[in-house]
Amino acid sequence: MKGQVLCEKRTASDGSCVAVLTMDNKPVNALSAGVRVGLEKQLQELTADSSVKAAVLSGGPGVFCGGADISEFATGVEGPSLTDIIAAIENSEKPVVAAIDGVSLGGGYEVALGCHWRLASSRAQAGLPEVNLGILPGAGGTQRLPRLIGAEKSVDFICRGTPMKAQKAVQLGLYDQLVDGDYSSLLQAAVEFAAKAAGQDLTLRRLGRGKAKAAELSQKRQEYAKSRKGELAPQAIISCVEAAVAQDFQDAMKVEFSEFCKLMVGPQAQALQYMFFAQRQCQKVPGLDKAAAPGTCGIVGAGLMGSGIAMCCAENGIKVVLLDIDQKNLDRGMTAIKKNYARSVERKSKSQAQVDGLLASITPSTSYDSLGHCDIVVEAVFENMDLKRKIFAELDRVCKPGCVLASNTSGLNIDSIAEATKRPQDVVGCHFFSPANVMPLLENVRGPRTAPQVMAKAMAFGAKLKKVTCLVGNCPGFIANRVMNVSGWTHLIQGGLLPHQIDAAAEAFGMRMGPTRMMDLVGLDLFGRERERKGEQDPDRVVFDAMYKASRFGQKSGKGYYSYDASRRHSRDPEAEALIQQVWKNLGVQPREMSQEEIIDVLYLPVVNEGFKCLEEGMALRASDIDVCCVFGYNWPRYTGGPMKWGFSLGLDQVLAKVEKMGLKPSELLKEGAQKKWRINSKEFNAGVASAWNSRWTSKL
Ligand code: T1G
Repeated sequence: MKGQVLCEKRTASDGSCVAVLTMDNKPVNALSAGVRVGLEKQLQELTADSSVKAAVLSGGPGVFCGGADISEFATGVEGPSLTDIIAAIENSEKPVVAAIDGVSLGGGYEVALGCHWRLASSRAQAGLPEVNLGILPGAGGTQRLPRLIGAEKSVDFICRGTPMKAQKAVQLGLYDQLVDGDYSSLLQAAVEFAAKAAGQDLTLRRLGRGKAKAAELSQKRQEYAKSRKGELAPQAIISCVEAAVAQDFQDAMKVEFSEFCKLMVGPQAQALQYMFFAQRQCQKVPGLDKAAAPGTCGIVGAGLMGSGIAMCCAENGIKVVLLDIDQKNLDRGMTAIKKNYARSVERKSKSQAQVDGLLASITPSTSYDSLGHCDIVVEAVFENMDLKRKIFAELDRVCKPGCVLASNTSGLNIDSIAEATKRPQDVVGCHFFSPANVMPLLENVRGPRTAPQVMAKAMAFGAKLKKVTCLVGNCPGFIANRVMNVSGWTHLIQGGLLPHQIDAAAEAFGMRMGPTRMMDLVGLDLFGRERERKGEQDPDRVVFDAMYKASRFGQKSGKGYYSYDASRRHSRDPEAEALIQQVWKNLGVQPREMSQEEIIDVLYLPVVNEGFKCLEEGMALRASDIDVCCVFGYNWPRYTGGPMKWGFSLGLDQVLAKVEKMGLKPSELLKEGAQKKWRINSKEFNAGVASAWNSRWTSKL
């Protein structure tokens, strides 16, 4: 069994003996079976050993406990139940004091709630993030917390699922006391505290009794139905907290257990737990060695993307040279950065001293020669291949040997860019999503000649920036843009549906913003200008082109598929709808109604099919990488797991039949999967995907 609990006896200054129990299960002390068995055993010995007056429970330096072992959920949880162990801690006659240095999350914080006191270092964090896994605190957290801090605050803390730093956690009452200094100071303070508590009446320190103070939670239901739309766990959490108010502890625990079990076996929990591991796995590329992250990053282009990347680097300890040969652009970029940071100071999310430090780490420049010492340079100018090739020729001239030459292009051919240099092996794509200092996804794009150590440096760069970083292939649009770009919304809008009908269905599916609202946000002119320049005529883009020609560019022009007020709130626009209906008339199309399922099929099954094409072409290393790119690059609803997980959940035979019915060319891999009834974790499927990736690339990893 994984994990154990160590025990060391310490003597407090009053001479009494205190047992220090330390959970030991690297890297996060997950409460695997070995840890739970160890806790059960140590608690029994604590009770039996009359020489021991009290106990301290710790996770060692730097981490208390990251919660239940999520990897056990799929294989089945064996050994003693966490709920029973926490009850045993709480009912112990001898005081148990938690010494928390680092994260105490999920079941880890529930264990701390079972302790009679909670002492924390400044590095501690308290959190009940189960909602992000589609479940809820199932070891008494929804019951003990309301009895500690009240029902309303508990609903917010558990439904938000965000860890709270030590200072605020003490203010909220999640921890009893903050202890300055390092782990050994915390441990010593806890031993002394436990010794002093020995012999005291612990009744009032036991949270598992009585009821929580009454509270009105109906508006919380509405609040979380909106902010976590479509998610089942928040509503179940509120039901549990309502039970904490209405029922005695033991009865209310039955409600928690029942709600927990319902969620655990549901598709949302499966999908969210799949995504938890997928977003960690994508950062690991088989055969790629670890590399050091760059210390200094040059950025070419001080526009929206360039300044966003500059802020992202500065905030993660990477020095920046922000280059724009046009002084006006450079000044605009620096002003945008200063304004962004000034807002952070106003919001108190950063101090002025922090902002001064960040600005000091960004050096503006108009000369390429200032890039000579950089470890990586990211080109972030607009999408024009000739301009990019010109820039890379300059980078080839000025950058030091071994410098990574990266393009932030959102879909142009990395190899064509690399040809402009004498060092194609140093060229890679680093595709950030806008705004670069906010959106979590980074697609690192390997060109056919990109060297493995350059990819490794790009992956280390992404990790340093705390991005969810995926290594993807060099195909038009790479992964996220490529698969999302084939969403069938243009068919719908030309097939007799109005924007609000399409967007309503997409947003009911869980998309934060429907496709026509998204297009209004991005700006129709961004694509319209390029289409006009190339003289592209596309039967699927007749409505789009009509909008563009009518200068309906979206939010930026106050009108697009919708009209927008001064605060960019959207509303249906009769002029836009008349224009669409005119196109329908010209195309001989009648207005139509479609069911939610039919709209979602047309919108997103093409995305699944395209994902399979990426896999069979060796452009994505895993199906889950495609899901990660869509969830973190396009806000695809995480509780469906992403397009590939969702497609598999529908059944590949269903997906294939509908894709063919839509007249799309199905992926060969999808056809094989449908015929062999693959599941997303089928060995044969994953082996096929891996061999497609490996056979694709000459520069073997
Ligand atoms: N179970 C199993 N493995 C875990 C884990 C967990 N709880 N937490 C992390 N790991 C693995 C992770 O997969 C990775 O593995 C390695 O540890 C390092 O993680 C009863 C039912 C703790 C803040 O939701 O938020 O308790 O990739 O890369 O950035 O009510 O991990 O190296 O093989 O994320 O330093 C609730 C989830 C569980 C916390 C550390 N707990 N974990 O972040 O490292 S449900 C959580 C995190 C529960 C109870 C319920 C973070 C972290 P590998 P990492 P990190």
